[in-house]
Amino acid sequence: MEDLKDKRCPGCGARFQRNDPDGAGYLPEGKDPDGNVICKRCFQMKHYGVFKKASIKDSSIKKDISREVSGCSAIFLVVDICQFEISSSALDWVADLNKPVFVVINKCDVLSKWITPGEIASWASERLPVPLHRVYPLSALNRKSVRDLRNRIEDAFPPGSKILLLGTTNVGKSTLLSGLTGDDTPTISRLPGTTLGITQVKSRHSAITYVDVPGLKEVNPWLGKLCADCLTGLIPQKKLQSYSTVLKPGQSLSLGAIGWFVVDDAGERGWIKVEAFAADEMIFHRTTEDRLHELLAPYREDLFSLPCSSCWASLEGPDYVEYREDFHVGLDIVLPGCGWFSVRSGYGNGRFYLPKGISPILRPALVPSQKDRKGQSR
Ligand SMILES: Nc1nc2c(ncn2[C@@H]2O[C@H](COP(=O)(O)OP(=O)(O)OP(=O)(O)O)[C@@H](O)[C@H]2O)c(=O)[nH]1
Ligand SMILES: [Mg+2]
Ligand SMILES: [Zn+2]
Ligand SMILES: [Zn+2]
Repeated sequence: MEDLKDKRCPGCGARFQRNDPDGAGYLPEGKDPDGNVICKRCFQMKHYGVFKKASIKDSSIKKDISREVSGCSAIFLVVDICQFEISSSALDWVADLNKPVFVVINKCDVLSKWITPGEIASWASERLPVPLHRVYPLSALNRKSVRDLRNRIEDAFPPGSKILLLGTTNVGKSTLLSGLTGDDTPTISRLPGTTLGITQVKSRHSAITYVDVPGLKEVNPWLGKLCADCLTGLIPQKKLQSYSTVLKPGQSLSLGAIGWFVVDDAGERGWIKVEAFAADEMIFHRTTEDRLHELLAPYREDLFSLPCSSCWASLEGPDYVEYREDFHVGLDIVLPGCGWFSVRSGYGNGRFYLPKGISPILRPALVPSQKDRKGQSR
């Protein structure tokens, strides 16, 4: 019998197999595993945009990474600026690996309308235990910014060094690996959880080897809760969109039906101004709390689009968990993994509703208000 045991798909790193056509690493009969072919799942993601979840546990990913790390000179933790809290939480585990740690803040392009990569790096380094000179803001889709990072790595590490790219799912590790090495074999997709095994690629530009690994999953609470289509809907493709509005007590603002908030008190003035940020596919709803509940029960998928009806049922909507928060101008209230509300004017308090296991996070505003942006050319 043919032995596929140690052969892996160069797209996702999964072990090749010929038994389960729906599983990762499936290679149809007649395809030669040494012939630079990719598995059926990678092929479908690459050419047809068909996304299929594959199960792989953090414990096994971490075991593989811990084994790999000893031969590496440094770790580059890739963080997604749109999912900053979720993706930077991997830093705790990375710090224990006892290697120099650098942080790449990726997907800066989706915020380019409002804020520069330099401003993003300063904001991020204030919230991370990593000095600013070890924080690289970039867009893995932008050749020049990837080339700048490559040059800095080549200046800092001798030929023969190995650099480990690490992070949570979907932050752009494989995209960055492709850009740094000039090799476009790794499969890149909108679905969190694309890469399933470790792949090492030697750069075509230098004698540095880059190592791509599966993304850590457990810190992302949405992965076990949403279908592949809903998961990809949370991720901005080109830009984030923003929506500015004024809210009075009793009024609500929702990100699809993924999460929403209701203003209870808006101080003496009686209103607050909010700017919401979310992926391009998200639909913002501003209405009264009563009207919102009419639209949610029975659930109007046509109006909210995210989540789909079946995910809505499994999230137990509309019986989300309630959180009470005070807020004031200058704060972002983050619904982790799906977007955030920036308070632009006023103060008060309200209730936030999210599915079980996900709670809002408060932070200083990432994107300055329009007033503070005025006059700055970008
Ligand atoms: N807008 C934007 N999208 C990006 C950028 N880098 C990656 N992406 C997109 O983010 C998605 C995930 O990219 P991948 O490179 O597959 O991410 P990954 O970290 O390897 O993901 P896993 O293998 O699932 O852990 C894809 O849709 C990419 O096109 C970027 O700089 N800007
Ligand atoms: Mg990947
Ligand atoms: Zn594959
Ligand atoms: Zn769904």
